[in-house]
Amino acid sequence: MPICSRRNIIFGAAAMAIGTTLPLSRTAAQRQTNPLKIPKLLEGAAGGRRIYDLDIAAGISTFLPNVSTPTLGTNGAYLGPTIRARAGDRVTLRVKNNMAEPTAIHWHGLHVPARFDGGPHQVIEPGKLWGPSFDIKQKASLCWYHSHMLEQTGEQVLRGLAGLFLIEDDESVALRLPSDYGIDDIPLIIQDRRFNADGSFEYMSNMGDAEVGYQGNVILVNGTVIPHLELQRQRTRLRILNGSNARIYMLGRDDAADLLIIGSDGSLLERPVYMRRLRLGPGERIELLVDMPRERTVTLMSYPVVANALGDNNETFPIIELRAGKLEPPGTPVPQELIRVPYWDPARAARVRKFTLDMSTMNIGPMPGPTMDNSMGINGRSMDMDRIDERVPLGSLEIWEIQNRTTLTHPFHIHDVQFRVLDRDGAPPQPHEQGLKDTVLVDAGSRVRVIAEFADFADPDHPYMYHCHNLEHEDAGMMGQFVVI
Ligand SMILES: [Cu+2]
Repeated sequence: MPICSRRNIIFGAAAMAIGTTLPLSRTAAQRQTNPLKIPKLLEGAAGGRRIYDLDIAAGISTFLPNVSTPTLGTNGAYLGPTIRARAGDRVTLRVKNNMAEPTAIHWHGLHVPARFDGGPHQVIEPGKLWGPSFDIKQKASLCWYHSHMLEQTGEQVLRGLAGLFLIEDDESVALRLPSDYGIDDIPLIIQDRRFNADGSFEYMSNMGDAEVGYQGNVILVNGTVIPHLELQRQRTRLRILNGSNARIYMLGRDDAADLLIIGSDGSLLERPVYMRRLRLGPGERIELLVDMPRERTVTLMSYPVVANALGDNNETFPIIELRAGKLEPPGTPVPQELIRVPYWDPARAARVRKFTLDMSTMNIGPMPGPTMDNSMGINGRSMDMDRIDERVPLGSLEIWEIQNRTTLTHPFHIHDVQFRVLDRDGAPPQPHEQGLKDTVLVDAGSRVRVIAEFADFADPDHPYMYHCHNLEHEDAGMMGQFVVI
C-alpha cells in the first residue's frame, strides 16, 4: 500500500464534523475549558484478598457539546476505574464482559503468570466472567489495563477499553510523595480521537490509520476535551499515561520551567530529574511532580517531535491547563533520593535475543522475512497465535536487541517483565528512561537494547506477547509470542 498525503483531507473532514477549523490547537473562541474528569478509584476489599469487579459494557458518552458518541467502558461509559493495590497483595479481578463482542483485558506492566496476563489467548466471550488471581510482586509503578483482543485491540482501546492500575510498595509510601488520589495524585490518560459527523469515533477511514497509525485531531484527557484542573495542593503528582493508539507526544510546560520527573513505566526513578521536554510514546507512562507557585496557571503542552520519522507529531497543542489558587506550600522538600532501581550487569546476560521490526511498505532495504503474510511483522513474520516465536529459560537474564528497519518510530512492549533500557544506538537512554520500563521507543532505523530477568512463572502452554504498541501495527501483525520454560 503506498503512502498518500492524507492529513489535510482528514483534518478537513473531521473539522467539518465537529464544527471547528483547527481542532488540535485552540483558538480564542475555544477558550472554554472543561473540568478534568477523574476516574473512580477501586481499592478492592481491605485485608486478605483484594477483589475488584470490572464490568465491561457498551455505552454512550458526550465528549463534544450536544454530540453523543458510542463508546465502551468499564464500570462506566468510557475508560475504567483506577485500580490501586500494594506489593504483597493477593488480588482477584472479576472481569465481566457485558458487550456483544469478545474481548481480552491485559494488565500492562504487571508481572503475572501468563495464563492471567490477558493477552489475545485469554478471550472473554460475551456474557462471560474472567477471574484472574495473582500476587502483586513488583515495585511501585504506574501500570494500566486495556483490550488486547487479537486484531481488534486498536478499535477496542479507541472506543474506551483502558484504565490505570497503580501499585504502591513500602518504599513508595515511605517517601511521602503526593498520594491522595484525585486530590494531589492525579491520573492523566492522554488520547487523541477523530469524530464522524454522526458523533461516533472515526477509525480506519484512511491509509494513514493503517500504516502510520491512528492520529486524531481532538485531545482527550481522561475523556475530557480541553481540560483544566484546579490544583488543591501546591505540590501535585501527575501520573501520565499515553493511552493513544499511535500518537507520540513531546510534553513540556508553556512557561520556562522544566518538568520534574520522578517515575517511569515500572518504577520510580533513582532520583528526580529535570527536563524541558519529554517524549512519550503509546503505552509509555511518566510520573511528574508539579510544584506550582500561588495563583498561576501553567499549561502542559505537546510540542513538535523532532525525530524525523514519517508520521511524527509536528504540532503544538495544549494537553491540560493547571490552575493554582491560594495554596499552602508543601512542608517538606522534594526527596532527592527516591529508590534503588534494580541493576543487571549486561556481562551476566545469558544471551542476546535479536528482533527486527518490519513493514512491507516502509522497510529500509530488502524484506528478508519468510512468512510476512501480513503487512507488518517482527523478524520477518507476522503474528501467528499457533506459533511460539521465542522460548526463554526460567531465571535467565537476557538482552533483547530491537532493530527498527522501518521509516517510522515504534514503541516496543514486552509482557511479563520490567526491563532496563541499556542503550539506543550505543548512547545511554534519556534520564526519564532510566527507571524500570516495559515499553520503549525505537526510532526509525535505530537499535535499542534492553535487559530483563525472566525470574518467574514458567509455563510452556501459555505465551506472553511482545509487540509494537502502536495499536494499528500490533493489529496488523507486529507482534510475537514467547514462553518462559
Ligand atoms: Cu509500530
